[in-house]
Amino acid sequence: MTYFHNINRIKYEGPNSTNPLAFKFYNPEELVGEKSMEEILRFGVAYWHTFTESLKDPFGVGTAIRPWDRYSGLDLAKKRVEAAFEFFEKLQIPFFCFHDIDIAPEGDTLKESNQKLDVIVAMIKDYMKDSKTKLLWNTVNNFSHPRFVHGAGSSNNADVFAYAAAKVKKGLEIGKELGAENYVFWGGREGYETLLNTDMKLELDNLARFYHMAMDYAKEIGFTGQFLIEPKPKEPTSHQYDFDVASGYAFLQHYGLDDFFKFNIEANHATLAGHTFEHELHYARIHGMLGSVDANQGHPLLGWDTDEFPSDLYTTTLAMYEILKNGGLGRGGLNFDAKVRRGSFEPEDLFHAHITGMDSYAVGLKVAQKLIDDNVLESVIENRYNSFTKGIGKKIIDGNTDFHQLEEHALGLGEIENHSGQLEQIKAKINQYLLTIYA
Ligand code: XUL
Ligand code: CO
Repeated sequence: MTYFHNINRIKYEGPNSTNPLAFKFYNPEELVGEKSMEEILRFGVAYWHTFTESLKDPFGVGTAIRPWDRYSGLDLAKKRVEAAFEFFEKLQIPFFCFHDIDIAPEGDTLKESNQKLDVIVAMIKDYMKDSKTKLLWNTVNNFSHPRFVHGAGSSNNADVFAYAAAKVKKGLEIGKELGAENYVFWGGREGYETLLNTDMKLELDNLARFYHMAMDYAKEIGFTGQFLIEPKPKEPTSHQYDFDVASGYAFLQHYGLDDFFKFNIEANHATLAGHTFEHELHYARIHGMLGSVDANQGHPLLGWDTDEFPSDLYTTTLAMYEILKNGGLGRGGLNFDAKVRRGSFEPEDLFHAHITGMDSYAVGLKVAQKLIDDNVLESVIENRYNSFTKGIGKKIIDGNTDFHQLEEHALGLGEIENHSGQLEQIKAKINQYLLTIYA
């Protein structure tokens, strides 16, 4: 059975193509530096937004027209798998990602839920045999069901802690079974509403216990995927524990988890935290903690997680700059944790959305590589900090000075001379690179 009848395999047709169902910039085989676009970008489809999402919002029901939606229960889950692999094949996308409840409906008991998962996981495994699409990461949804009302690993209720642990245990087994490259923890409700009823210390300690046990279990069963924490500052809780990379890193270090985990950084979560996307990528990179990316974008006028498909070339350029400076994403990838708008409810829109995201990152990659090749930003930065390459600056860097000597140096100074940060000039340069990359 096919679901996207009038759509053929999406091909690269170049920047001048007028075919909306073609890549204009993403050419999987094209080399950028030493690797192909496909190898560097490692795109992934988010199962939840593409195959499970109904496009409902707080004010209205779902609008999505999906050819598989006339089915229900386990049948629906099976049709979604068929549709998913047709979609992956037509898009030639190398990866996908899912939560447990995206792929299979929950049963009345944990045991029943696991049985349903087993059926669908076996089916996915079968489809993966004939597909080039691999599992970038899986995770479990420990936030939607009412039992998680007070959290999961940070819940006040030990039974909920145990239930959440059992779901992650199953998630790791599934990850191993399907050869997942990573396993993601997004702390949906790992946070709190108010300190008036919260023991924050106990919740944080428990969350760390939870992650340690997950780590132990992964080792026990020989699951070798990379563990990733996905920070988000708020929504659904008002104070999320993994607020951003910096606070997440402090948490991991404090509890001795930093050797085992890296971060899955989502663009829209970065902006919700009051950061730029590139800030989060950069912070993770300079600490050796950049693991993977949830590629989406927020709406500049809305203060919540709108999960739009990425189309802002300035942001994709600066993101790819960080990723290239990181030496790539290793086992990570660019997962489109993004959904089509409620008004884009036709099945074909799913293709247009992914084409837009993939093309936008392809452009960002090419511009970023050229900025690096031409040493554009590095030369500005090198020049800006050159006071630390000689004299008293070099002594500071080498640890060869103290407050006595620094005071002596300061007393001997006349008027201190500073230089322009050249921001406008740098922005003009980036615009020039963006506008001439395909000239
Ligand atoms: C929620 C979010 C999640 C995680 C996986 O904002 O980003 O979909 O990516 O649980
Ligand atoms: Co995400």
